[in-house]
Amino acid sequence: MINDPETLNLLLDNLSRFVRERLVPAEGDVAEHDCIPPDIVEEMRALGLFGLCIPQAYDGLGLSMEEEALVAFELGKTSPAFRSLIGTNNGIGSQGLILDGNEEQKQRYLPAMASGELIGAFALTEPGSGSDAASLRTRAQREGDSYVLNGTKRFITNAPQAGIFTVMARTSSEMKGASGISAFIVPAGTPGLSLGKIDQKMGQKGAHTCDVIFENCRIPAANLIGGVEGVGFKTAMKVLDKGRLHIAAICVGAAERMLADALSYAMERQQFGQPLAEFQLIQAMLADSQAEIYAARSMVIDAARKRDLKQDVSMEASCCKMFASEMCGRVADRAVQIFGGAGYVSEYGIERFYRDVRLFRIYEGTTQIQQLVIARNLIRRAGLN
Ligand code: COS
Repeated sequence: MINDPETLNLLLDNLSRFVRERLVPAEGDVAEHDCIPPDIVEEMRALGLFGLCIPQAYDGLGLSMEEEALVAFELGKTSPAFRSLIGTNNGIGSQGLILDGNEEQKQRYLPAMASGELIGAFALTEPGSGSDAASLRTRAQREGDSYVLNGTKRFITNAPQAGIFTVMARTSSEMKGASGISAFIVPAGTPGLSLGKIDQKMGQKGAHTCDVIFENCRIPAANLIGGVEGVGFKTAMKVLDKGRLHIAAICVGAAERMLADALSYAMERQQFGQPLAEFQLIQAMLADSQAEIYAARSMVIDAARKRDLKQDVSMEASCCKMFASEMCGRVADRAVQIFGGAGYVSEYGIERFYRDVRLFRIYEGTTQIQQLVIARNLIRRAGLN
């Protein structure tokens, strides 16, 4: 659903120029220093990128899912670290509040997130629970008007920069699994909340993750999202449905960028007296990549439109995340192959993308978890007929 074509086109034009002229030239620097320069962060704020998906009532741009996908196609064309910085505010770091928060909670946090003044992070994963998210062990014990949190969260994106965390924690020891889990807003700086050391990752330098540790961390009971216990796992799953579509769209953008780089290299580089692009074995790799990108792009737009129509897209989001992230991995591999020896050398940049995009097949649910979600939905839908 396109709400306002004129404003959207303006945003897409500005973003596309910003990506080309500001972000792409800074990629090497971000990777080398593991940091996004503050002036670029400021420009991202000015463009409204932190509030893309936050409703207009809370000072965001209120993009529909289809509009968000179009923006993500553009943003995907540069190092994923840039997307990662704004990604949590538009996705997993704010959506828990947007979907299930009460009005007071939304008023309190969303405008500051939309402006980028406040960074949000999503704390689900733990040392002992990754794919099996419902087995998480962080506890939130009710004591009068407070909850006291104890436990450790792992690989939390943007935790070092975050001002607030959406934290999934167990409020009931009797109820095992998903139904004993509740979602909370925990401000950074709350006594008892501390951070581990920043993880050294394979790629995506400039995007930071670390442990978030709760030791008798006391928060007001009013920070329980929506004021309802026991629905935190469902909140997390709904957040991830949207997050998975967003990541799929980013994969499309990243694959388009890698294909464009591989194509221009293949047209320039001469071997056996002609450009690489004249060789049919190279053409096959280019063609396969283009066809797969087109397929993923079409899937993402279709699922986004369905979500805008308020349909349940849990299965479609998993299809998109699985197909687009695996596709992106294949395109990365072919791009490195087309670059040949240069593909293995950092100054050409393609090896950095190869490492960066590897994460897409893992986070916000591995490919294997997407398979599980797709198959379960198929079976459930068949059973309903
Ligand atoms: N939307 C709303 N509710 C959902 C839902 C969704 N997309 N998916 C599941 N639920 C509900 C179920 O309906 C069920 O509710 P009831 O008990 O009322 O029926 C409840 O949540 C538990 O669901 P389920 O039984 O499917 O939970 P499981 O523990 O079997 O597994 C998976 C769910 C494996 C799909 C889930 O744990 C998952 O997505 N894991 C990956 C986590 C992940 O992506 N981590 C990435 C880190 S966060 S960046």
